[in-house]
Amino acid sequence: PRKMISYSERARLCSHPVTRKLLTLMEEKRTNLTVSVDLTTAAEIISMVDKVGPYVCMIKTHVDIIEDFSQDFISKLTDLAVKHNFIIFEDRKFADIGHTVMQQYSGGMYRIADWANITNAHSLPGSGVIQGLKQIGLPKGRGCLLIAEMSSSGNLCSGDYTKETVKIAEGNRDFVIGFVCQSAISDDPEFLHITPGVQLSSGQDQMGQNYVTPREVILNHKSDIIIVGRGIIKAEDPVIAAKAYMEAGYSAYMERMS
Ligand code: 5IU
Repeated sequence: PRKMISYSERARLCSHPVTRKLLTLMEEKRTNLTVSVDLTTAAEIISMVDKVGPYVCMIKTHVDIIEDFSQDFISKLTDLAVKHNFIIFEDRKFADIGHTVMQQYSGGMYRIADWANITNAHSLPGSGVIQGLKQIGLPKGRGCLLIAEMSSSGNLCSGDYTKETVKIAEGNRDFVIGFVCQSAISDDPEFLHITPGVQLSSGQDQMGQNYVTPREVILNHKSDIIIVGRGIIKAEDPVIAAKAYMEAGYSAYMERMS
């Protein structure tokens, strides 16, 4: 199990600039909440991000679901990241050979590497996927999360797959800053553990998504950061919901520290 050291102490141990910045602002803003803003127009996303920005350490995007993606959207999003002090995580889940993901990460219409502080990748293709992403991301100071476990029922990311994923991360510490996972899978304080599938009451959606509570994720599964989508963005009042998740996540962290 992971050592009980604070986010800010870990920030000092970390060499990657994105991890340092993220852990530092988490302690400053007293939040381990990432909101997954899975909305489909630029205006809706920008409005939601401006509302929940004060309560998050990170905003997670899926830019390929936006109907009217533009560079103007990106400049508004990056302005909000400065205004509210959060990290931008594009949940692209790269999963191809190195040569292909290099092009997908740097080019196309989204140019993800130009604005996303963090992106993520499946370990399925082997370390080549990281070699490719790294060529683009390292010079820009970006970080990558490897998907070691998933929240959906019947997913295949378990056992040896998860263990091999940790090994790929350990071999690429200059670029891989942690994992998307369901519980802590490494003792290394430099690796972040980030967990989706979170709502205030546990349960499932209609398509196999499984939910656990913020307290369960942070206190029992020893993860560092909760990712919440519909629990906040579909709430009657997203600001009230964001505050509730922030409070639940951070108080679980304080409890784990004590
Ligand atoms: N997401 C998961 N589970 C995973 C991974 C990513 O739910 O294992 I890797 C994404 C999908 C969605 C968000 O963008 O996290 C969760 O949204 P809801 O809180 O609305 O279920």
